[in-house]
Amino acid sequence: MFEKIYTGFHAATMSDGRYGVIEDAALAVAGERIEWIGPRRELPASDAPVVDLGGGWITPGLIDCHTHLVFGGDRVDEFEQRLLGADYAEIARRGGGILSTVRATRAASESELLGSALKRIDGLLAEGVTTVEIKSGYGLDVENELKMLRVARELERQRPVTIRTTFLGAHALPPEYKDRADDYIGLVCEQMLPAVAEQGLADAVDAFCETVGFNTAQVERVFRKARGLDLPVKLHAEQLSNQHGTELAARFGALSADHLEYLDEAGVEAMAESGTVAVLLPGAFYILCETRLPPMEALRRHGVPMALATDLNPGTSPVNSLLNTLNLACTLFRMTPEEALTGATCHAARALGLADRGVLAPGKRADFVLWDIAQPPELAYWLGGRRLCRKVIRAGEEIASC
Ligand code: DI6
Ligand code: FE
Repeated sequence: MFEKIYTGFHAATMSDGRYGVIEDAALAVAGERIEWIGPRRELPASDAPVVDLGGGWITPGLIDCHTHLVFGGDRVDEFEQRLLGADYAEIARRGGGILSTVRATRAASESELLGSALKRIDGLLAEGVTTVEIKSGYGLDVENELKMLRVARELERQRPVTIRTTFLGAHALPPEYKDRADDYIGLVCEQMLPAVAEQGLADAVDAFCETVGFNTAQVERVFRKARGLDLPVKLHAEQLSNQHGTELAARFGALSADHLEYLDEAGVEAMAESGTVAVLLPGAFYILCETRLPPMEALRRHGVPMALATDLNPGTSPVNSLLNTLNLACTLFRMTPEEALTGATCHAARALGLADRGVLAPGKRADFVLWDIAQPPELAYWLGGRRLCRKVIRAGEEIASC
């Protein structure tokens, strides 16, 4: 039984990794779900009220599947220092970088963190994002990691958005554990992870596998514990060097491996075999002025699904726009606009383990966006300054007219 019917638009359904265009489409909703979508002339007869959207295109609600959007302070100074010649790893070794955000995040109250995170999430919502993943990783002790995750969960209560939280305790070594990385991993596994799981604060577990982060043996300990607690894993892998973290992630059936600039063919093959999604983060590549591209051709050849996300964080990606990220993915990583849009819908959903969204099809959540565009690639074409999002419908309810 249809409850409401929408007409007056073209649809890019994003099914099967393609635009999946339906011109002059109709979409019928029942409750939170899509009941029917297809060409308007084929719409089954129904008494349900009809809403004419008045032109434009609809797509699934956008999904930002990798962010660090809860944090204290900012890193404007570091941005300047890097442009004066310092590099990211060197700043990190001097106690800046992630650790300066750790100091600011520990010092911030829960309501201060919430206030700054709301501004950032509002920036995403205004451009048609309906699902956002948020990582911890700037607390690095039990109390502050839990605090970050509580703030992330609170965002879902205060805004019309689905939040997926990821525990990233193994992000950096806190100063009180200097030169004792294995002991810190002990704390992550024995205290943080059990507390996070018990309080239901995380939907997944992540780690930073890098020379300035943790090695594969340490990540493996975290993954073992996470899987033992029934939490899926994902990994920041091969961002600045090839540590072969991706193969480890694949062995643990990771939902995604993220960044991947230094990924090699063996890593790509491992991902293809385990069905792990490649989450590409062109914002960080851009801000760090990197030159090494992820192995796009190998990822395509092996059919690894490529998702896209902002990596919104104060250090390497102060990128508060998923639409601009589509453009960066096209210009910097040579993704096609179709691949980019698939990456921020269909494949992003998979990177979060969410089978109920990311495409417009019967049975999926009725999360969709009406865009003021003449054709789908336009979403990746403009860089800033345009209000493309006209309306957002989430779980069958209109939540915004932009
Ligand atoms: N890689 C990233 O891009 C973020 N974390 C990570 O492991 C950066 C976090 C930061 O610099 O604050
Ligand atoms: Fe990240």
